[in-house]
Amino acid sequence: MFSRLSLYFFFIGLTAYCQSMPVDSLCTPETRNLYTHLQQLVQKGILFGHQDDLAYGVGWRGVAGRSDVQSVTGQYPAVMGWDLGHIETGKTENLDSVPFQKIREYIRFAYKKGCINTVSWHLNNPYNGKSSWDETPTIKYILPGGESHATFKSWLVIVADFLKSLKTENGTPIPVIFRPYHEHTGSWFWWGKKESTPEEYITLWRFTERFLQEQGVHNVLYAYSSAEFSSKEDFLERYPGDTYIDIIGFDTYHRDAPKENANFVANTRRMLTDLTEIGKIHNKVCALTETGLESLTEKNWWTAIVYPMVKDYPLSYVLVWRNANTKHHYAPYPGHANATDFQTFSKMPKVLFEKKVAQEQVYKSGTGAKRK
Ligand code: BMA
Repeated sequence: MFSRLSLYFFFIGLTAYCQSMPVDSLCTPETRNLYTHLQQLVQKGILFGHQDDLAYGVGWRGVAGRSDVQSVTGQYPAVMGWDLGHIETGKTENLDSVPFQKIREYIRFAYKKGCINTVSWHLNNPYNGKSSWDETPTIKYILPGGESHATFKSWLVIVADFLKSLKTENGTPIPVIFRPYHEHTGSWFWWGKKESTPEEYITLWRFTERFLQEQGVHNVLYAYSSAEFSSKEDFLERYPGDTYIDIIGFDTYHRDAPKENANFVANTRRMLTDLTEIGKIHNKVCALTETGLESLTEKNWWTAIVYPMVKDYPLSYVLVWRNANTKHHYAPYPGHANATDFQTFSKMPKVLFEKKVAQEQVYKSGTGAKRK
């Protein structure tokens, strides 16, 4: 007969077995722990994320420790997004004027708080030097054998060096979720749907990942993040494969409120249903990698629209875009008509901001982390 204890250990073992490991088999322990926690945290709720949270907000820039989210709710977001666009040009500031040296510090600040960092990359076009938003079909020129391959590789070296430079004072590499070549089901970036074939896009991803690993980058979880998609097939058309991807997600924005409120919710839920099914089959963490309602013109957007829309899905995180100015922001700032609703949202049991994620000690192994 099995004792209760042996059954207990059997189930613990089974749970550990069902956890998937990051695709980089050489990843650092902290990266592996983060991935395990992301898989488990889905049971507790959804992490809230904000792009460029510490870098600037509405009416301020570069004030140490300041954050619009923290000013309104008393807590930093659980997830913070950063962008490496323009690092490839050798500039010291990214495409939204945030110095890379500062991004390094913000990532370390978030890590020390127990929060999670995600990094996107609006890279210029390596073939013609134009911006990410250039629609010239380009991938063929930057893959091995292409005339801009050497340029592209030199850009990847710069990104690898940046990712490797993310460390604590003690030299521990800080894990980040890396989310390059995003919104590829749309056709506004040079790596988009009309600008490349599925084979080119997949080859680009695989090349990038192998190259970064060869450069010694082992502090990264890889996120495949589309724009809106029409079906599971559409979402998976350019999927690099289970051995290349840790996290799957998509970006979708709420536009034309209030006219489009119901459509936004229905369309997002349709995609979340597909994403969840894909996540289960492929054993991947799911996230709403970018969303938002520009300027938050709906007073109860968080509690009446976002929360009901996402609460039934096993989503890891929902990240809203940046707070650039009074016309272009996605989180409220003090005095904003939407601030009270955001405070209510931040206290909801299934929503996780800084304090709840910190309790989880996501960079420690399961046994070391405090459980509720
Ligand atoms: C877009 C806008 C732009 C910005 C870009 C990259 O959605 O916010 O102003 O430059 O993202 O962050």
